[in-house]
Amino acid sequence: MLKKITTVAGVVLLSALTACGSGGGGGTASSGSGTITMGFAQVGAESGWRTANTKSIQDEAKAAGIELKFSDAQQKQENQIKAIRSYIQQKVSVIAFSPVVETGWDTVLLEAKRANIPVILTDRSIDSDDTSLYKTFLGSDFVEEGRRAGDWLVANASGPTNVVELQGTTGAAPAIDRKKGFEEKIASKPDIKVVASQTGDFTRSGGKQVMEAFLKSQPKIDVVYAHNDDMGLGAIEAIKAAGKVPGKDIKIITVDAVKDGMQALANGEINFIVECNPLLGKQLMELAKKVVAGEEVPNRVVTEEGTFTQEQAKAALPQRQY
Ligand code: GYE
Repeated sequence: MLKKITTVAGVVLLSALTACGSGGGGGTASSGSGTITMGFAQVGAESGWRTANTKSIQDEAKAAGIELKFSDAQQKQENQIKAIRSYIQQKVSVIAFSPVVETGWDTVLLEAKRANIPVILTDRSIDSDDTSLYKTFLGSDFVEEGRRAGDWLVANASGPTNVVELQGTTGAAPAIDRKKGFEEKIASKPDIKVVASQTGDFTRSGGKQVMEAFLKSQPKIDVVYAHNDDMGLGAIEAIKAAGKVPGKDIKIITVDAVKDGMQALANGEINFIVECNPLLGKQLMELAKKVVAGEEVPNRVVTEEGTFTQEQAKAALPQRQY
């Protein structure tokens, strides 16, 4: 074992030894080979954003020489909990996950803590009073994203405006926060009313289905606010099927700015997109290395992002990575 360890870089050697020492004799998957092992419990494959996020994590783990154990929870919390428990059992060096919903994590994260396995939250955060359950949270400011969507509508709406909202997964941080930030901003203009709001689970089919129902039940819809591009793209299909013109008869605001969304924006079918960057892999691997080495990391790392109008989407599309 020692012979093997002497061949690896000093910083990793240090972390492997630390892991051995603090692991109470059990060690971690990093002891022995010196390689950092990350157990990653992904939400699912519900959207274009998620696909880009998964690819970024897989590519950057490889580039960083981190051995990745990856699982897809199909948007179910119970599956994520199972995956985390199995990573604890496998004694990985670090667990990272994107919690499908905000609550209900304390028990399993306490198990990880007791096993001395550091946890990094990425993309979505949890709602818990015990901040010692994770080392850091890397991701966007979803309330701010909602505010940016609301700001655009306040600046662009004229006269009474009926909004229907396609919410993300019920209980998920981005669904809760994007709703909150948007409401905060439109409150300044009483003419703007959210007349219906329902979850489309962040999927294209969910957005289409809910929009079909809204089109039947609501006599006047001026604007769709979709918590992600995919639901907005589903809504476009429903609007067209109802004989209306998306982007004109009914304006659409979404969040994410993935390729398909940006294309629809450039084509005039979406009116405004708030960016949410899925390329978190590189920063995640950097944080993982530090955490495993026992180094201090900030408890919150916010990703930088902007917004896009139709003209800006046309200009940005050729260089878009996702
Ligand atoms: O906006 C949506 C995805 O958590 C930020 O999840 C992420 C969201 C993203 O399904 O498209």
